[in-house]
Amino acid sequence: MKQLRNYIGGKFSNSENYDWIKSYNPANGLEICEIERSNSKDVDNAIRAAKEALPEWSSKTFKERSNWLIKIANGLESRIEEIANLESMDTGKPITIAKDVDAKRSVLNFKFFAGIISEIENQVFEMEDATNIVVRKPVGVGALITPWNLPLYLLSWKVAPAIGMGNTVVCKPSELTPLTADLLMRVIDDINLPPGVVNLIHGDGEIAGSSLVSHDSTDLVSFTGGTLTGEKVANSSSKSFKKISLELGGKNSSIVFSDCDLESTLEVVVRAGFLNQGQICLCGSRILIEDSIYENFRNRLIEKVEGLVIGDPSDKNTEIGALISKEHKAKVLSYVDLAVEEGGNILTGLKDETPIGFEGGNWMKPTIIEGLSVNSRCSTEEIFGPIVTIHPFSSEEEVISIANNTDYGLAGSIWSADIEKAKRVAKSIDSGMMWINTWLHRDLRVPFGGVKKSGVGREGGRWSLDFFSEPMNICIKHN
Ligand code: TXE
Repeated sequence: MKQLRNYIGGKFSNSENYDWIKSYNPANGLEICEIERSNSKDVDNAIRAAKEALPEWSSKTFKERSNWLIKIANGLESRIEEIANLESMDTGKPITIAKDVDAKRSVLNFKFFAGIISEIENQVFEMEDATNIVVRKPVGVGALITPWNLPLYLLSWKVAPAIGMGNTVVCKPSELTPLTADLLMRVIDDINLPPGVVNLIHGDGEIAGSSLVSHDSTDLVSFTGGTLTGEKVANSSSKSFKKISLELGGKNSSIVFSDCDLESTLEVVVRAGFLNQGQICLCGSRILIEDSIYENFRNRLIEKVEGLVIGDPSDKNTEIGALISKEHKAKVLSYVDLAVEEGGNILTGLKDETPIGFEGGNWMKPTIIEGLSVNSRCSTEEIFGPIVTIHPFSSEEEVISIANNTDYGLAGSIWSADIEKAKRVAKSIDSGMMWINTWLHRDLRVPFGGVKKSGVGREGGRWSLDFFSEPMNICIKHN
């Protein structure tokens, strides 16, 4: 059985723990590999390596560090097929998504940050009798914790700006999806990035993750994951006043007005609901439909969702793959039971849709539920699976109040020909990001993050540069 080791100080090394966690293919339930179950001593070792590498790495110029990011991007790009295959096998997602989203965008993240880092200049503020120069200094040692839904994409989104700004890091990928994090370490090792700049600890959240975020010597924490875990991370890292960024869950609305372009809206609203089996924090899992087109839209939606191709993730025609784990599938299915208790009507889905040859996997049919109160748990809590709830609305005021009726505030989409109306509604929603007549249309320069229980802080573009650095003002008095 393949065993994945930690990467500390430029070497693949065994954990002090001599214990392993098994990792499974979600599509067929077969074991893929084992990873180290790291303990607090391993975390100490990784943080020590990161600390030792910090002085030299932080003294390099932005241009020098940008060149290293380009080398990493090139290393990943030469393995794009391998990344897509590993990601699809590890997560159960369709290969086309693994290639077009995960693999390509991971390369792009390194290239993008290489570009904007190489353009950084100190800001200068002149006074009559003095000059202020604002320089950006690294924060120090960063703890980067990532989830299982977009493993390499989210890791690259953190590693690139973190080391680009001169920090050194310890990464802790999800124990459910370790394969592409290991590949990134192999790329980093191949290009001879100075030892200790990027370190990686495998293991579970309760031991490896929590030791990392609570460690006295980590200066910043960037976490993407569930809201409950985010709460724990915030508590344990706050004791030593670490800089912290939390990207947490979402319960996003797709708001469909009667003047939308029906065909393109249907296509993208279905994608927003079910991409990656609904396991993306940006998914639109509540579809709010203006009452005058409700019946027609609902019927067309059912038709489209029933036409989604479920099957072998390695087949390029597959649109819906497997859920990440048995435990997660059980959690998602428990919301279907809850929906029935709450008075919901299952319009389609639920039936087991296990493809032949994948009997050990975690399969579930895309599900649409109607008839639920907008206050019900199913329509306000994050389910993070292939389930959408649909609700009619009759006015702008009503749809704004439904969209805001959740503890989350991450994203959403609005579908209408009236752009002024759509902008008005977008601004009234408590959310970090809204799309109009599109969804998941990402520009890496814009801020990414949410409000309420969706998180704290922003990353993306210059917001990542701000988070992964400390501004320092040097004031020089003129003679
Ligand atoms: O993620 P966790 P889980 C949501 C989704 C899902 C729920 C739980 O609703 O059902 O979260 O998913 C590490 N200290 N999202 O349990 O626990 C863990 O090892 C430090 C939304 O799989 O949040 C992993 O590396 N770290 C989300 C990472 O945290 C800890 C994507 C995320 O795991 C830790 C995934 C601790 N105490 C799930 N406990 C999104 N925002 O996209 C765990 N970890």
